[in-house]
Amino acid sequence: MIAARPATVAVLAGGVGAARFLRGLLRIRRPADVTAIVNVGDDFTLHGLNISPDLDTVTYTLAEQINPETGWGRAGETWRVLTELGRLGGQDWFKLGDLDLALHLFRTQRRSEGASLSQVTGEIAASFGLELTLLPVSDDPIATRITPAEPDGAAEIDFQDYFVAHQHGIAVRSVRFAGIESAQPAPGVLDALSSAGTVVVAPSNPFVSIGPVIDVPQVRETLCSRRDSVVAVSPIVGGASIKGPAGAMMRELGHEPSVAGVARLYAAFAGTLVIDHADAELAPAVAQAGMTPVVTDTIMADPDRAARLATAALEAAGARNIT
Ligand code: FO1
Repeated sequence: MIAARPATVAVLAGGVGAARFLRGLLRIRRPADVTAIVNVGDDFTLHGLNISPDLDTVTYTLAEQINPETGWGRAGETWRVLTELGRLGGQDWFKLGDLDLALHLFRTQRRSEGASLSQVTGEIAASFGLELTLLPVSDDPIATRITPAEPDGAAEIDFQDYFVAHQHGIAVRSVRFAGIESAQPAPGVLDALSSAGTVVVAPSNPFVSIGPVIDVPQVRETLCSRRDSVVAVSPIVGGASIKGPAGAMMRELGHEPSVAGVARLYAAFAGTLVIDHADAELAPAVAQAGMTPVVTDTIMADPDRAARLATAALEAAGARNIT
């Protein structure tokens, strides 16, 4: 008799795409069965505050508090502090609203009292009534650094300088994750990755969202050891990213901006790739790269469609159906 695989799911997550996927997943799985392991390479300090954009995007989305227009920040936000900062000549390029600022103040204060990022993340998630397990991939600092392609010999810049200040409009020569070699997985990360019935790689940027998660020592090995029950959802549809610079970055970093290119990046640690109907003709190329292709609707236009995508992803990985 084949033992039923546990209903638990661990999701490797970046920002907006992952948050929408998780919202769908939580319609079909109990929160107690879901662990989100979130990128911290985008984290940075501004105005002396610890900001964790991907953790916050996931938190606000799952709490139905996300700004629906931007996909980041709070719904119903006000901007009095930022406006005053601008008047003072302070830094107002990164749009921190008043409600959002309260969260960064809380996180920074708790960190200064000695709480780890994972502890504060749990406290914030609980304050929003979230019942899933939300974990930063590491409590240690990991900083995504971008080297622009132009001009030749350009100096490395911070991720948010690339993403927000330059609106990811500059070509990328290379990406690295400062601090990752010595970063330890946060408490609970390796347990979740090894015990989950299914691991899902959310439809997030392979380089700057999934990269800083998968490259934490021991995370990749843990996934490789169970790759047949690791399923990835392609962030690339029809040769481009749904949102953000993933497609352009693939091209700039020398990879084919297609589901086949994604399969080549993920094949070592994930057995299945969920791709959109728009890419059905590339299914053989995905198989050629070593991943089992599963074709479905991957556009998460609303939470119901995200739930259908989550169902398809779990079924693709052979998970037992729980509703
Ligand atoms: N993205 C922007 O494009 N412009 C912003 O001003 C901005 C502010 C911001 C504030 C809080 C937060 O949690 C996220 C914010 N983001 C902003 C999004 C964020 O920088 C990126 O989406 C992620 O880092 C990439 O996943």
